[in-house]
Amino acid sequence: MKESFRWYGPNDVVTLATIRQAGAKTVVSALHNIPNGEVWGVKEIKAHQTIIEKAGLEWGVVESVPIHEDIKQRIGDFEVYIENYKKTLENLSRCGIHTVCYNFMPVLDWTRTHLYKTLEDGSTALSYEINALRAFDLYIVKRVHAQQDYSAQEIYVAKRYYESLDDLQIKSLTKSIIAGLPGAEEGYTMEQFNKQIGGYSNIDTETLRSHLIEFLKALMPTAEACKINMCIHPDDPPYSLFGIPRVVSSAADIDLLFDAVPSLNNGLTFCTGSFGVRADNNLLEMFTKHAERIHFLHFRSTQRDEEGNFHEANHLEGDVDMYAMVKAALTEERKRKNLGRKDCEIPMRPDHGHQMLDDLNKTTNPGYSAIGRLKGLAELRGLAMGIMRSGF
Ligand code: DNO
Repeated sequence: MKESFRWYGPNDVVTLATIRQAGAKTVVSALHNIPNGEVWGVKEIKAHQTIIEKAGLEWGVVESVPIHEDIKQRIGDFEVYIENYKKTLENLSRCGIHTVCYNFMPVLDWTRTHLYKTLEDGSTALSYEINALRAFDLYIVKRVHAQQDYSAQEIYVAKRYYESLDDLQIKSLTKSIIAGLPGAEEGYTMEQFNKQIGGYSNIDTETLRSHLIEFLKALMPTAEACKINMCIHPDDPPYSLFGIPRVVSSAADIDLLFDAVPSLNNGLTFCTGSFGVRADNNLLEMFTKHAERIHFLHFRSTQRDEEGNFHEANHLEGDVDMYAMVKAALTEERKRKNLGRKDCEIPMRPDHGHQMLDDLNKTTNPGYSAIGRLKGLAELRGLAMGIMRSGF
């Protein structure tokens, strides 16, 4: 696995020097300053790339070139945005960057209700509390039709949860959910959020899926010509939120996607933490079935409970069988090597980490402090070496 680390750009508190010391070889980064839908020019790409290379690293993966909402809804200027997307891929390819992560989550990218859940050892983790989400939906957003999406018991519990919150907690919950987590590219005020949700009133799961498939069909000739591996990131969490469909959540979703657009350039970011939130996702089976098109790995673990809450666990603990996943990744790499495939080292980044030690006193991007991720990377590296050295 090619060890990588996400970097949010020159303003990231976690510097490239830190990333290098963590032992990562490849940087995962994006031009966050360019508004969604606009073309990334060669000049801007090169400038960012030069900063990374001066630090002795390479820019191996783009995470993400975001998909404009118009493309997801197929409204407005979606055709222009698809053409712009193709141009961005061509420009990235010109600069020698061939792996592009993206997602197709409507309105919200990854979502958590709490960004600093204190764990037993004093470190903090990102978490998702189901009653907080429901209370937000029912009593803070006051989404039309929200009542129809929950049982009477769920509404009762959510109401009690809402009543227990003070103004500050309501503010903080609202910020966590809609202000935009790092890399999400989009954040909303309450009014904008409601408007965005409204845009999906006529878009059901199958319609959204067809929009994704149409987008990919339009993109593939360019991706193939430019040798760009597109790798879609799963929905996080992997189910519908706020009554809006999500279509990259389950084994059936990815089967449908890759059946519809079989090109290997239509690939996957295998995020164990996202898929792992659903107990009905058999990660190893999903990985093995689509291994040849997994172009990027996000390795992290989540711990879920019966009610639907989850939080980020230590990388080698929680619900993900990380030993099995690392072994599966190494197996795929060996297979590619034997087939003579050039991409036989898959970029892997330790995803999210606990805020811990000195980082507890720093303001870093939630989930993206240095030490927690460094710990995750070190554990994953050790696990990989152990597997390789023990007769694998
Ligand atoms: C969160 C990230 C996501 C991811 C995008 C990919 O930590 O994994 O924001 O970057 O969904 O487009």
